[in-house]
This record gives sequence, structure tokens and C-alpha cells, in this order.
Amino acid sequence: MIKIKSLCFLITFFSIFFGCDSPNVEQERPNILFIAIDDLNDWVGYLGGHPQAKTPNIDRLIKRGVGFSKAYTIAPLCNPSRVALLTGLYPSTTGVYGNRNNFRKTLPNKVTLMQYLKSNGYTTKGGGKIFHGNNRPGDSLSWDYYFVSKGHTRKSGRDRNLPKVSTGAGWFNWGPIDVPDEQMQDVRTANWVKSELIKNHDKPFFLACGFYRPHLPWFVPKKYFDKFPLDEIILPEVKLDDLDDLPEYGKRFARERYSASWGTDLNEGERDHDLVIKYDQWKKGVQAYLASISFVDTYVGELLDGLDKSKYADNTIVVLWGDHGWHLGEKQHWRKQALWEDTTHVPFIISYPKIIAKNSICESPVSFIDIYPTLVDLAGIPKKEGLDGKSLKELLVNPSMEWNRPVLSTYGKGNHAVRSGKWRYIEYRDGSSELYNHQNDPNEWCNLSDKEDSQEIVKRLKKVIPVKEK
Ligand SMILES: [Ca+2]
Ligand SMILES: [Ca+2]
Repeated sequence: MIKIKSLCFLITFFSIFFGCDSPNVEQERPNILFIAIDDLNDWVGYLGGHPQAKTPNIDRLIKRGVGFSKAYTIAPLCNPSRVALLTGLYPSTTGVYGNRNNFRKTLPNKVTLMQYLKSNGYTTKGGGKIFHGNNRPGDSLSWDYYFVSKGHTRKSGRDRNLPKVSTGAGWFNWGPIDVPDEQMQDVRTANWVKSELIKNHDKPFFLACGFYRPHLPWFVPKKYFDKFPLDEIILPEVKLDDLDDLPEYGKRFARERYSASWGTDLNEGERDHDLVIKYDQWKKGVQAYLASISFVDTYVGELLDGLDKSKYADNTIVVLWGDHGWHLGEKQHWRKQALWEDTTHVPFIISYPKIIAKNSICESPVSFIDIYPTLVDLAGIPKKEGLDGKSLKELLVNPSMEWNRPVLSTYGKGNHAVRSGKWRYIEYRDGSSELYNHQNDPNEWCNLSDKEDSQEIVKRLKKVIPVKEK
């Protein structure tokens, strides 16, 4: 007791004498700026998912860090993707497969990334969409403070030519709106994050900015639409008979919007792609998605500028990720909720100039399951036991090193995709499967899973699929 008291006295004495704030190791810990972008697929400049995508700000983050060219979501749906990333546990470990799983009811004792950082001396603040639920904290145990935007525009720019889809998943609409950027919820969230960056923080901080666009509905100010003239829009490359070689489950995922939340097919009413074609909306949809991405990219730029101007620029890890992919007509599919490249391939960039590589692209497949252990490792706090992923620190320091960990994505119990090297293997709950070779089939048009000479690789990739699932 006496010893502790003496130590406290000495620390106080040196603090006062040398004028330092608080000479503890926590002061040296890096801050973390955590940027989540909802429903952003690989239509960003550095991933080349669409030739017209304009994302100069997302791309410029790579100059100070590492961009992953083959990063994959854990689950192609908001809630399971975010819960898995923030708990570091696969859906097959937790049983959180759908949007309707309240994760705290299911996992009362699991420690989120934010909770773990808090218990190691961090302040955790967030705004926008981090957990599933737009503009809601999602988990009170995770946050010291949560910014909730109020009074932002509810204006709709819905294209009246496109009837609202009646299948319950709704919100399938888009169009330009006539409001200043400042009226947008995402801009208010970004401005709040910027205001945090000019404050004095006495503890290291985890500061999360959850952008809601390009989630539907794709309503953003008109100036972003103007960057993509309708008559110049390039549609995704599709093959008309692409579905013919899919097993029945694959066809259901593509056409009938199988729902992991409901555990059923949503097949009332007309299907998305039929509606889009019937009402001549394909180009308008592509334009609106590109406009929504450009809008968000602008405010990613604002955050990076805000960080650069702050005193935290040199000691802040920046993480940027899109929660899962999105189809815009490929395989006649729209939205997420499937296990192909378009629904699982996502942007993922980390910068931390003090430690990891700069201006690098890492081509090894990686999973968001690794974000939690990676940030813990980079922050220099004790390893968190019991997580499903593994730190990527070594790979971030040396992005060209050999790294052969297959990546698993899951949509609903029993449906999985494995990405390893040039391969994607999909297995559905009825045992049917698909196999694609990305070396010569980047659009995943040719299902090889029944071919005799595929059986060796199928056998190898099958081993990655969890045997026991919660
Ligand atoms: Ca999402
Ligand atoms: Ca095909």
C-alpha cells in the first residue's frame, strides 16, 4: 500500500515538475478512427468493381497504408456481418445469422471490440450505423458516447416509375434529391466525428463513423448524380443463361431473395430484376449507386482531412471497411443476401504509418473476422482470447508475404462460401455446391463443382466449412 502511494506521489511529482499530462503508457497507445460504410461493394477505384466508380478519397487512404484487394465479408447482411466483426466470432459460433437476431439477447456475455478497448483504457465513441440499425447505438455496453443525428432530411427522391417492392424487404428505390449536403444524416455524422478530432482527449480513443449510404434508398443530392450522366452509364457484365448451371439453392438465392432473417423465401410479388427491366431502371439504379458511393467518398475525404489537421494524425490507426457486397443485376440478382463474389467482396484499408506498410496493395484473401484481433494487436494491448480470427499485423507490415488462410463467408445456417487463392467454393445447406476459378472466370459464370477434375480442390475447400454450427 505504502509502495503504491509512493509511486502515485512520484508520478504526480514528475507530472507537475515536467509539465506532462499523465505519463502512463495509455498516452502512447494509438487512437483508432473506424470508418464503416454500409452496403459498399467493390465499386471503388482501387478494387475496380465498376469502371465508372469515383472514389479518390477512399483510394488515397491507401497511400498511407495497406489496401486489401481480396477482403471478404463474414456474412452478406448488415446485422450478422457487423455482429461477427465486432465480436470477432463467426455466425456459426454465435448463431447470429439474420437481421432479426438481437445480439445482446443471444450473446449477453460476449465482449465486443469496443468493450475490450474500454477495459484497456480507451474511450469509445460512435455515430451513424455501426451496429445494425440506422442511427442507433446498438449496444450500450460498447460505447462511452453515441452521436445520434436529429433533424436530417427525410426527403425522398423516389423515381415514381419504379413501384415500391411489396415483399417486406422494401426500400428498393432511388433518385436525386434537392437538399444541401448538410441536411444529410451521413454529413452530420461526419461533422460530429470531425468535431471530436479537434478536441483534447485525455485517453486514447476509438472513434467510429458509420456511413449509411450507399445503403438503399439511394437518395443523395443531385450534384452527385450529375457526375454520372445517364446516357454514359455502363451496366454490369452479365450472361443471360448464367443461372442455368446453378443448383436449385443457388437459383433461389439469385431470383427469389432467400432471407436468412426469416429463414424463408421472399417470393411474393415481382422479383427485383424483373421490376428493374420492366420499368427501365437498370441504368438509373447503377447511376444512383455510383452517386451514393461518390457522396460517401466525399465525406471520407472530409474525415481524412480532419484527421490530418488534428494533433492525432501521426498516432491514429484508420480502418475503412464496407460491410458486404451488393449485386446490381449480376446473376439477375439485386441486393446482398447471396454468396458470390459480388455479394462478399469488399473494400478494406488500414493505415498506421508508425508500424505498417504504406502505399501497398495486399493481394492475399483476408476476412473481416480478423479486424478485432488485428486492432487489439496494433493497439499493443493484451491479446483477446477466444476469438475466431487472427491478427493481420505481420501481413500489414509485409503485405507480399505468403499468407494462406482460406476465407469463410456465411449466409444463413448451412450456407457457406470459401475463398482461397483463385477459387470460390459455395456449399448450400442441402449439400449442393458451386465452384469458380477466378483466374479465367472473374464473373463466376462457369460452375465447375460437378466436373471430375474439380473434386480434389472441392475436397480441400470443404474442410474450411464449419462442422458444428450453432
Ligand atoms: Ca449492410
Ligand atoms: Ca453460370
